[in-house]
Amino acid sequence: MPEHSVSSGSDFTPWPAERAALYRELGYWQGQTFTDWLWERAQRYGASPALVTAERQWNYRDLWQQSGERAQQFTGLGLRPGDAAVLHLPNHPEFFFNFFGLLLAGVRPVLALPAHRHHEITAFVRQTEAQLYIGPDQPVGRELQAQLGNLPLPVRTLLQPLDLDRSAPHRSELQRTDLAAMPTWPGRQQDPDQPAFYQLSGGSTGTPKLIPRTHDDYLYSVRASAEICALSPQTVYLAALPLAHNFLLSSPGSLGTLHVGGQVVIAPQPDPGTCFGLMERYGINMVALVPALLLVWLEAAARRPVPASLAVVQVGGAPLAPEVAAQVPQQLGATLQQVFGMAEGLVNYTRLDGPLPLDTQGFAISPHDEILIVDDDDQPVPDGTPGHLLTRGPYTICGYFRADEHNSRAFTRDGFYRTGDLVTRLADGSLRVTGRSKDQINRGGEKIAAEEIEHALLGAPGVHNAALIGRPDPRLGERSLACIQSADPAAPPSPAELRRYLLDLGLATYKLPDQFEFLTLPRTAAGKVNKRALREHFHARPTQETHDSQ
Ligand code: OOB
Repeated sequence: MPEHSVSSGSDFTPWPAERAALYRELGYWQGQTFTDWLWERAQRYGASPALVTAERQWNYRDLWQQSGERAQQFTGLGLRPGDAAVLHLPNHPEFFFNFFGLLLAGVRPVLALPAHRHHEITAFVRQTEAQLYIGPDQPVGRELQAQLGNLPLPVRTLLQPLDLDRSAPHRSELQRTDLAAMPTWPGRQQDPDQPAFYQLSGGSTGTPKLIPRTHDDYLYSVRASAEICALSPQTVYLAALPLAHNFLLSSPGSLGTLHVGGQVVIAPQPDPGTCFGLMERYGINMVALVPALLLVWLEAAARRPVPASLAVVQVGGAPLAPEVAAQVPQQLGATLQQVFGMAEGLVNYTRLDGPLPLDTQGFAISPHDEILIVDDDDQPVPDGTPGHLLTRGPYTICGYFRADEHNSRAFTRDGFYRTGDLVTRLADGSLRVTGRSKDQINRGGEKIAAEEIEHALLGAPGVHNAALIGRPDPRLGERSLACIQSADPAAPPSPAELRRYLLDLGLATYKLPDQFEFLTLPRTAAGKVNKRALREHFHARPTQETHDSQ
């Protein structure tokens, strides 16, 4: 397949001066770095539990201490403020120690998902010219270490042991940080209106896009989300989905919980067996799920009651069917909150004191989130009519990292981000997601950029052309179908060969097509592959061949 080209353009597109001044004046942007934010948390909530696992817990002081130790490690490795480091850790306290450690050292983490593999990680390293890869000292991390070591890239690798719960001494008990004096971490000197870290875009194009999020914009979304979701020091938040994802990090997520002095309980796996046990033990009162996981939890709850402590179940990341939404209060004994957000910024919440949100995805965080709903010609549509959602505001980026050409399409001239979502504004002013215009498959909340997989398939032996489309699936919402036009119709490659080919490229397994069909691809009048015709053709047809890539 084609190499990921090193993208070009500016690292960061700042907000126009006028809007930046307004956000400061309104107190949205407070000029605080993550280092100062974490320090404040440690001082304010010192001995309260911050992170909890089945084995142990760490208070706010421990969190500061552990993060500081990692920061020293990174600085010792020669990392400098402004460098990038790919952070690839699963749900484990080490995620936070390394994330904050990088921020304290002034290094910008690239928040890779645990499911990412060689293909994605290499692309992030290349794009950001990352100096460091931090992975788990487990087969996944060791394999990446070997792969990255073979590349002509100056990236170093650091594998963090994840058995600290059992074997390592409690380091912060050995040497306590003096909380009266704030060490001068490089992260303190950074400009709060510059990028703190990079989130990843689900995207629809070939190269994964990086999203620079600033201290100012992200901390605003964290504070405002914590308030909207009524978090308090009594909040016990279960992190079951990947910690690095924007939903789990800041909507209000673990950062929202840490902001107010609550506890983040880290589940290594999202299954009901693991999570219901943690809920019983720690009195968990809030959790964030994707619809596919909610279905699994609802089934489990029919057999094993959910502890009464559970008060709020957030569901987001993919469309939630109203029939499923309706079951939440009864089956899980909790208030349902729908969350419609994106790593690029904008996040919407249904209100906790409102009616049961069956078919609405709520209201934007900020009074200064500007929402435009437009037709194909960028003309506003009346309320109640579906249209393309465009947005700009105090925590929505103005451009992707080094992607000028893509930015000229993804943003309007006025700086509105084209979300690729189709929405309707309802009578109460809330938004309902009605569909999608971007060429992406949302497989149970995991986003697949069609073009990325099509490019990959074009390199496979025997493939003349390829198109990836989504098909409705009762559990995942959508599954992926690869439509293949083979070079020799009499001898097409087998699905097993194609899967093997993609796996060998090092693609995350959730991106492997669930099904393959072999046919002559229909064309539009302009000669492009007619995906609409493909979708219509396969929509009603039963599944031929299924492959569960999970
Ligand atoms: C979240 O972030 P991403 O960046 O993984 O994906 C964003 C996209 C949205 O543009 C939309 O297409 C889809 O995911 N989406 C939803 C949805 N929430 C996200 N589609 C329908 N209903 C919803 N409730 O997925 C994300 C980020 C922060 C908070 C929550 C989700």
